[in-house]
Amino acid sequence: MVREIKGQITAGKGGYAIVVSRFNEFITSKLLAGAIDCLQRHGAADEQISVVWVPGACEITQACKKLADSGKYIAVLCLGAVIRGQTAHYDYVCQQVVRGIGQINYDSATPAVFGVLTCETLEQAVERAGTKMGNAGADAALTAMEMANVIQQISGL
Ligand code: INI
Repeated sequence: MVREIKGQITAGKGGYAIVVSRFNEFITSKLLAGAIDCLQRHGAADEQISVVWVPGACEITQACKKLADSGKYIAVLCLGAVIRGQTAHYDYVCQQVVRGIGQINYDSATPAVFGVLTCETLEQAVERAGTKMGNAGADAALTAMEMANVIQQISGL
């Protein structure tokens, strides 16, 4: 008999931390609302959800690492919006946040979910913040619940 682990998408027990950046807040606030709504629809109580605001996407990683290392949360969601401008700044910000969150997933027992929009245009960001293409914050919440559950099952093997 093959043993198969599949994560359940329910909030379960334990805390969820959400790190959200203020830069492009008119987008990131929509991602935050989507993430909280999704967690609550899957059974999370208010007391299970903590929100940490940081200035921009570059600062997400440091807060995420602290939260992941604290052992107080079963998953950390990282929400932000990087939108291309006239300079190469966009590329550096994207590189930093992608690498940083990836590294936390290697180093930590707590899943860190990448819910940072990296968009060429404002329109693309709007489409992913609760309009045509869904809500990337809600998607991050689904991933956080599934990964928290998978990690809990693997830990119990
Ligand atoms: N931060 C973002 O979250 N999104 C962006 O689009 C962005 N751009 O394009 O500049 C951005 N820059 C700020 C950066 O994340 C830091 O907060 C800042 O450099 C201070 O460290």
